[in-house]
Amino acid sequence: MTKPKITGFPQSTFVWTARAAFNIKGVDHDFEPIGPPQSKTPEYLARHPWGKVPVLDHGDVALYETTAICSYVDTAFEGTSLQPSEPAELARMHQVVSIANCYLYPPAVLRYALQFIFPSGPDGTPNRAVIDKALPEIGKTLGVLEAELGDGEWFAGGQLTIADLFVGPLVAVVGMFPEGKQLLADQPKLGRLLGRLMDQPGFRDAAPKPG
Ligand SMILES: N[C@@H](CCC(=O)N[C@@H](CS)C(=O)NCC(=O)O)C(=O)O
Repeated sequence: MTKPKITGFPQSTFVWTARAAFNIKGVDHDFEPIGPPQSKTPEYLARHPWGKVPVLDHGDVALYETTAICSYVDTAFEGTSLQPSEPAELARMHQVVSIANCYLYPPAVLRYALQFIFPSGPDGTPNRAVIDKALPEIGKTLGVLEAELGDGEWFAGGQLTIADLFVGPLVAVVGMFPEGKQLLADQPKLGRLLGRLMDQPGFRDAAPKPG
């Protein structure tokens, strides 16, 4: 069988999640870095209808959507399990993944972090109106996630799961900017979760490199 290959933007939180899942599972893989223009070519759009990253290729298996990629690596390979076996805990893991995808990524990345990278405000500055609307949404979701974590080290089943791998990169991105840092100061358990993840070489090695 060929070596699995993940393709995507090196700076993407979803790519970080997918690569961390492979690393922590102990599955060797290749990574093909691409940039935004390459994700919108006809060839890539044939591979991913929405032109997003990451995608996974493994022999005859071609997948997109980070949850699908993480679920595949966890069930197709031997190694540390990244999903709880107990049904309610498995469902809790999916609940947290869905919270991260639906209620954290859009305000935190699309409407907050990206304003500092591709500003849409006057004279090329970050658009304050967009940011000011995003911040309370980010704060609400961080509060819900902090409560979901409770007194546990991980979100589900007392073990590191795919849920932690989705939330960790988003917490890291929020914490890169001043107001986000402030929001995270109110949610110390999420900061400690990120610290525990960064202690895992497989998570740390998948993080975007500065520069
Ligand atoms: N639902 C997708 C979302 C992937 C996604 O939004 N990736 C971003 C990078 S973090 C992307 O490709 N953005 C480029 C674009 O939207 O054109 C998944 O789970 O993989």
